[in-house]
Amino acid sequence: TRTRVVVIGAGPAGLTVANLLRGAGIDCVVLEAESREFIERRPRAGFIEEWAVRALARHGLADRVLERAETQAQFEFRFGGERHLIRTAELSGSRHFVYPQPQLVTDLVAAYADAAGGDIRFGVREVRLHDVDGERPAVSYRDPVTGERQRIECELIAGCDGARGVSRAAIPAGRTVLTRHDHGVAWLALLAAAPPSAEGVVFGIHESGLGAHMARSPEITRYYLQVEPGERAENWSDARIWDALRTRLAAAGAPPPAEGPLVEKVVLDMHNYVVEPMAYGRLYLAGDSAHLVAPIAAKGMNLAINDALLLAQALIAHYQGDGSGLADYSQACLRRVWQYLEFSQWLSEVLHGASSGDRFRAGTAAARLRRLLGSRSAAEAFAGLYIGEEADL
Ligand code: FAS
Repeated sequence: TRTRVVVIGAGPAGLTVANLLRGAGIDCVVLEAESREFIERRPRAGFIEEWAVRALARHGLADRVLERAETQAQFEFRFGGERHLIRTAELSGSRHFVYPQPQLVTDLVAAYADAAGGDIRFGVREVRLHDVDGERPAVSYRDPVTGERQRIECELIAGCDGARGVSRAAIPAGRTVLTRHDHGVAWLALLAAAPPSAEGVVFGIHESGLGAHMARSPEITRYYLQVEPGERAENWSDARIWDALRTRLAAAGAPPPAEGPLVEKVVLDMHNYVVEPMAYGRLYLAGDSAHLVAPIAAKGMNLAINDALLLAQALIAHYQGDGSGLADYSQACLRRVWQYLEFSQWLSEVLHGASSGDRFRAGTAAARLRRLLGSRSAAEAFAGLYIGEEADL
C-alpha cells in the first residue's frame, strides 16, 4: 500500500501527529507493536501541563481531559520536619492537569481510529524502515495474523516508537550525536491502591533519600522512593517501603501515608538522553524515540506532545508547499528539550542533594530551597518551568 506519512508508534507522540494529520486531510498509517487493549492500560505519566492541554483542545483532542481531569495548583516540599507549600498556579498562572497517560492514549486512539476512521494497525511485528534518505522511503512489517511481510511506500516517516523503538536505529551511525546524563540515583516507582494522604504532590527531602507522593485518584496514589542505582524492586518488602515513606514524608501536622496494596513496584533508573538532530532524510523522530527525560519533573509525556505538535504543523506546512517547518523541526523541539533537561537536573539536585553524602551538593541544594522559599522572583521562575510555560527559550 502507499500513503503520505507512516507514523511508527501509538503513544502520545504518534497519536498526536496522526490525529493532526488526519484532521488536515493528510493520508497516514499508524503502526503499533502492542494491542489496543495493552496501550490503553499501560501505567506511565500522570500530569499534562496546561499549555499542552490547551494545544490539544485547539484540535478537539482534550474534551475528556477538560471534563474529567483534576487540576493541581500547588505542591509541597517537606524537609527538617517542616512543610513548605509552593503555590505553582498563583506563581505561574497555570496548572497541572492530573490525567494518567493511558487515559490520554485511549482518547487519542478513539479520536483517530473511531471518530476519524484513521488507519492504525496493532500488534505489528519486525517493523523495518527502508530507503530513509533515498527517493523511495518505505516501512515494512510482519502482519500479526498472516505472518506476511507488508510494505507501505510513503513520502515521510514519523518515528514515534519510544525509548526502545526501531526508528532511531535506522539513522546511520555518525549522523546523530547521542548525549546521555545520569542523575546517579534510581527511584522505586510505586502505585498503591490507597487514597492520597496529601493534596497533590509532596517531595519529602531526607538524608536517607527522597520520598515522593503524587495523588492520582481517590483510590490510587503514586509514590516514589529514592534507591541506589541498579537496586532491585524485590529487595524492598512492603513493610520496608511503608517504613521509608513514613520517615521521608514525615512533617509536623502531616498525616502519615495511607497504606494499601502496592500494585506496581518498578525501579526507574534516573537517566536522560538526547539524540541530535532529531531528523535524518525522510525520518523525523518525536518523543522518547529522540529523548528520554527521567520522570523527576514529570516532563517526558509533555515533551512528546510538544514534539508531535511541532512535527504535525511542519508536515502540514510541507504539504502546503512550505518546507521551513521541517527544516527547523529538530532545533525547535530541542529548545524545549534542553530547557526541561536543565530544569530536571536542577530539581534533581534539590531533591537528592541532602542524601548525596556530598557536603557541597547538600549545601547548595539547601541554598536553592532557601532561595525558592525566600524569594518571590525565584519562586516565579521555578513555577514557570515546573508548569512548562517558560520553556521555548
Ligand atoms: P511511548 O513509549 O509512550 O510510545 C511509543 C509506542 O511505540 C508504544 O506504544 C510502543 O508499544 C510502540 N513501539 C515501540 N517499538 C515499536 C516498533 N518497533 N514498532 C511499532 N511500535 C513500536 N513521563 C512523565 O511526563 N511523567 C511521568 O510520571 C512519567 N512516568 C513514567 C513511568 C514509567 C514506568 C515510564 C516507562 C515512563 C514514564 N514517563 C513519564 C515517560 C513516558 O510517559 C514517556 O515520556 C511518554 O510515554 C513518551 O511518549 P512517546 O514518545 O509517544 O513514547
